[in-house]
Amino acid sequence: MDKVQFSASNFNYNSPGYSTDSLKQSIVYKLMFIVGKHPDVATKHDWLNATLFAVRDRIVERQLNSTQAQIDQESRQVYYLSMEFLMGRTLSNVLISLDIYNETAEALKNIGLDIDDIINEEDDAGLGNGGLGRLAACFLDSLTTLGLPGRGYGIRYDYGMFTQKIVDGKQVEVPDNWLEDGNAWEFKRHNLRYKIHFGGRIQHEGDEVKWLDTEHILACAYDQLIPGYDINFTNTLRLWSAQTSKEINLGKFNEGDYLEAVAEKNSSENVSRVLYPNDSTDSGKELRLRQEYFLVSATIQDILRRHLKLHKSLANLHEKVAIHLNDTHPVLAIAELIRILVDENKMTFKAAWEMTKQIFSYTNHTLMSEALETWPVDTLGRILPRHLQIIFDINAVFLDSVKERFPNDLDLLRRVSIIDEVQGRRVRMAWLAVIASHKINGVSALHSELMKEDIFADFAKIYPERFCNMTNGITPRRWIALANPSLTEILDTRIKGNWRKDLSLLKQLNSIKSDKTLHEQLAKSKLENKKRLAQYISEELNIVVNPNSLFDVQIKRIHEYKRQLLNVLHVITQYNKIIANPDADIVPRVIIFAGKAASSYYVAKHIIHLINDVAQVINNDSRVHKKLKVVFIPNYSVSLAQMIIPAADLSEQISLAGTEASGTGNMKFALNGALTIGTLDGANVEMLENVGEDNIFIFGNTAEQVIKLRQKGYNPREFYENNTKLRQVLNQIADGTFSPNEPHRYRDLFDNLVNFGDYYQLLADYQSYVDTQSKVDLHFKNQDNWQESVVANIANMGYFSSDRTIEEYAKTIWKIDPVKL
Ligand code: 26V
Repeated sequence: MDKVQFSASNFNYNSPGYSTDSLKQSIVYKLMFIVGKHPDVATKHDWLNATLFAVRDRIVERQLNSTQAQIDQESRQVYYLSMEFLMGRTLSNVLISLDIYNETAEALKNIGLDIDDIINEEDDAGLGNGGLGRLAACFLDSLTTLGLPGRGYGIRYDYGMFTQKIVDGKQVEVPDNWLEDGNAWEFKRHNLRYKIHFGGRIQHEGDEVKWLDTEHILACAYDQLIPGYDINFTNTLRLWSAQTSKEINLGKFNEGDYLEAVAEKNSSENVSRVLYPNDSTDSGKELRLRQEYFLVSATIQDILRRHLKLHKSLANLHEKVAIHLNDTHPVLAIAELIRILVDENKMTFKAAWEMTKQIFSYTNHTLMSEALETWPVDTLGRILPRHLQIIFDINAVFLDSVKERFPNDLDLLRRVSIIDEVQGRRVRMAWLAVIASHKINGVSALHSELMKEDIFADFAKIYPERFCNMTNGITPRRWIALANPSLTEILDTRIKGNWRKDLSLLKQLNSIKSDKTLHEQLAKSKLENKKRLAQYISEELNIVVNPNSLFDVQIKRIHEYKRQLLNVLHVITQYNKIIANPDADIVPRVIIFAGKAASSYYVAKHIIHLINDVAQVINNDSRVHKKLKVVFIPNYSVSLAQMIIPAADLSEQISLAGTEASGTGNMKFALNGALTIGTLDGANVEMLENVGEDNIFIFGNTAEQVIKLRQKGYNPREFYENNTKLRQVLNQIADGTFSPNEPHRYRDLFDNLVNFGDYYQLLADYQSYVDTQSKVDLHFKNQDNWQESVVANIANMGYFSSDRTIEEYAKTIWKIDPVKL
């Protein structure tokens, strides 16, 4: 029988419309017939789900057409493998993409609902730690908006990044049960399941290798549609959820031991239970390794199934498939691909290896050596014996080639071997990624250079052509259009062309940078955003802040290298200054912090406690009442960032030079008209080049100076002894000024800085930082100058659109072209 061709024309379905009326009809329909609630009794969350279902309907057809176009055109695709996708909220973003925000608002209003209420009802999808995961989310948005064929692959964690509560000034972690009320946006693909094997043993049979006696679980696919902005094109984010293969252990069940039977089911499903907070040093956990393999095995199987369905042969796999590794977390994909090609498809190792090297590329996101993944050979051999063997085979081929090229350098062999024999036989995952990838990139110009000088110096000699830079970017759709409606309105009236799709158009503002009306409009928009944040702070934290103060903001993961503590040193300096000179003409500041500390990271948690203690003292001291406020906003998330960033005047990007790979928050702030105070670190360097030195506040040692200082023997105590103001501040921390009930509470932080080497060189940069903060005040006092700098920032940040970044990846690494629609 001939297959029936279904299309809107010969198959009778009605494409859902985009008018207010049509949306309203759909929402009510979905509420009744999908959610199963009567409008009279529906909760806000029911309405949210109904709205999500209704909106999702409006992109399904695009999805089907996009997929068909890719099949017809046999497009080469990129598969972006990432353990983290920090998507944030979906509904609001989709409404912007489809350009039906106003219609939906109107539809909801007709039903008697407020769109903001419904949007805010959605839980953030917080399946990421920070920058790396959010970058992946911005990339999906750009990839799709550019019409490029690709797919994100990740894990559908039951619990995302923990919810942070602050209790008595201290961080408390609470599970983030984001799926509690369902996830209306996703499609569960009931028939897409793969077996994931663990453990077992290897058996050689002639030339063949068998992996036997394994245990296995199932990976089940959940798809989220990613709509492009202003384009009839979508991509998919496919997330894997673990399911036990035997529903429950029937034997045990029959014996009446129901609990044990279910417990076994639960333990195998643990693989996708929870996101690891990976900014901590507690790496090397076995469950984490299982998670990583779970992701890559399901993904590689899925990619190959799809390829075979389309092309019937694996011979052209490298022509149709590009696989990108977002950091080393999914690096086992390399061994998994080779395993399947060799063991299951009878390809020779040599052929499989040659193909693999053309398929993979890898992004490095940090130079911190503690953060580079390694696994003990024993652990890997126990959980994935066949993969360990393949890694050994890769290593042997690689080391042979190095030996041939550099015959007299035996130490080189030891250094570049995937197996680190010195640190107790461990597998160096980053080495594997470099050896198997045709391109390796850093995430800012500085980082990419340091990568070649530092962690990958040997490899940069062996494979110079592989290393490149792809400076990070952010999506203007979420980070301006969604987060900052009043700025959006200004840009829409001032810019010719759609800046949402071509952010370089913002350059047009340069010709009107002194326009007083523009300045007034920007100031008004900023004030509006600051008022909104002030209201949130007052409602949530009971702290009253004056929106006319300078909003000085540092929001990011709490980490010593990011130096929130340096910011605290400045806060206390400012506090002392106001008390010492009560009548001085001081720019009032509200200093805002937000960020999570990994649960096992003691120092980071202690810093949060200190910030809250300092805030407690300062906010209750009437002497500084109108001039200084300190606020720690709990539970930093994508949605909070969307509210806080547009309200900032000053953006703190003060990591020790050479430690922050890129930063992406820095870009979001500048695009929203905040000025940056920052070190020459990560992408700050390129921001300086773009906005010009008059419009950014750079301070502190350069990466080069940092290294020199360390080499010559940095003695922080000298700074402590020679700088009266600094000494006063540090003594206050040590003597309990901010923790009167427990005077020694912060003695350890003091010691870290003064007596134990101050690894991140806060004291070395302190004076330069404080002086530069004074320049900020001076600049802020002259609002004309300040607004001119604001314009310069917005106008010249177009380069940092993730559209530009993705275009570069597509051209130089992935070699993919837009799908013709
Ligand atoms: C992990 C760890 C774990 C051990 C302790 C030290 C440490 C430090 C950092 C990390 C995070 C590693 C990966 C990561 O999230 N990198 C971030 O990637 C962003 C996107 O490229 C980039 O903007 C950030 O600068 C970079 O920190």
